[in-house]
Amino acid sequence: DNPFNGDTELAVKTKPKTKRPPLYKVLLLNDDFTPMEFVVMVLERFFGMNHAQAFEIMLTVHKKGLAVVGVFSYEIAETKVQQVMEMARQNQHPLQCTMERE
Ligand code: TYC
Repeated sequence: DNPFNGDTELAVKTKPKTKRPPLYKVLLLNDDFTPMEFVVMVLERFFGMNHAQAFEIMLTVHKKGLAVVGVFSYEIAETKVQQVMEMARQNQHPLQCTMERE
């Protein structure tokens, strides 16, 4: 009927079905009590930073209130958060670490 039928079909694009797993940002939050050296040690120990990198990120958190300290799969991010929170608890510091989907 419609002589233009062949021209009015919707193009259907198929996506490649291999999806990358979502990534999660691990955030470190500032507070007034956790010693700077403790935060630097945590960043070195759990996030593989050298001393200069760790000091720089610690200062960013101190000045801006928070910073992304790494981006990981859900499971790795969750483990990092638990490790930081446990280390803070053991040392009675109020340091907070959280994660959020990127
Ligand atoms: N603000 C803290 C201080 O002055 C240092 C600090 C930095 C605490 C980063 C937490 O995530 C943090 N001692």
